[in-house]
Amino acid sequence: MEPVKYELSGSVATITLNRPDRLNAINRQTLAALSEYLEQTAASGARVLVLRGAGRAFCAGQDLEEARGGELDYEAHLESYNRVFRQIRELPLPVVAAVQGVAAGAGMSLALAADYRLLSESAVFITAFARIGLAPDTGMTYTLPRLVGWGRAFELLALSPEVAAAEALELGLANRVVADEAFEEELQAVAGLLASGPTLVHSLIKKALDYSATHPAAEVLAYEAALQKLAGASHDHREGLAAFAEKRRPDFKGR
Ligand code: LHQ
Repeated sequence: MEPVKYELSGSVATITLNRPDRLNAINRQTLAALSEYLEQTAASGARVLVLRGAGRAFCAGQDLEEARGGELDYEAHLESYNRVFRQIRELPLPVVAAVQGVAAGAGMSLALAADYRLLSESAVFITAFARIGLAPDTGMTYTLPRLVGWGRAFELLALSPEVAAAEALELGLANRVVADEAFEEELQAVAGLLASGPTLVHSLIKKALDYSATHPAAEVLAYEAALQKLAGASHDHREGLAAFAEKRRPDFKGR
């Protein structure tokens, strides 16, 4: 069975972690396939990417059987995880993590690397690293405190509680929580809405937020101005202005 599946339907790409009997735990093959499909997504005409898991979980993090084998050089192995984190952040289109069931360890890190998290009521986040005597990785110390604040981040990392969907929403770890039965419909709706938006602008929003996370205000302002120059010269801006004047919905073309 392929460890990861890829599908492009119209302008919606979907990457599915596909080791359901291991709760989609990530091994070397998964990481290589994930990275390849992220590259493929970047080169495709996709305007939104959905990242999800097959079966009852989103992803249980690193495959602990592989880790127990004792052959993993953790620092080198993390370079493969980090590559995937960077690819998600640098993908010039919105990434939606569709989280059903558990997202633990590096699986939670991947969900947090995404731009939008849609959770089903059955979703559970577990940082998990400390439970097995590991430090957080795959970007979680970048994303988590920015989403929930420093104090909460420490608590979630150090005590590693199970965070159910409703609490995840309250903490800022989820954009929306929907009933399990309504999940597919809501996912299609969110993906469709993002895919019909101004994709270039979505990519600039990602860049601007990442930049603002690590730069002082004066530099952020200059960066915003540089990005606005790009947006201002785009088809989608011209279309947005025309649609406003003509009192109709804009027909954005994206990248
Ligand atoms: C698994 C896994 C799994 C393999 C469930 N591996 N089989 C680490 C190391 C190196 C470098 C890079 O970075 C990292 C980062 C990390 O990701 S560290 C965190 C790793 N993940 C975890 O510690 C989570 C481990 N899993 C669990 O704690 C539980 O399975 C959770 C809470 C996720 C789900 O519990 P349940 O719903 O009760 O399911 P289960 O435990 O019965 O799991 C179902 C099957 O999946 C089971 O196999 P079996 O043959 O008994 O049916 C598990 O062994 C397998 N599985 N996670 N990470």
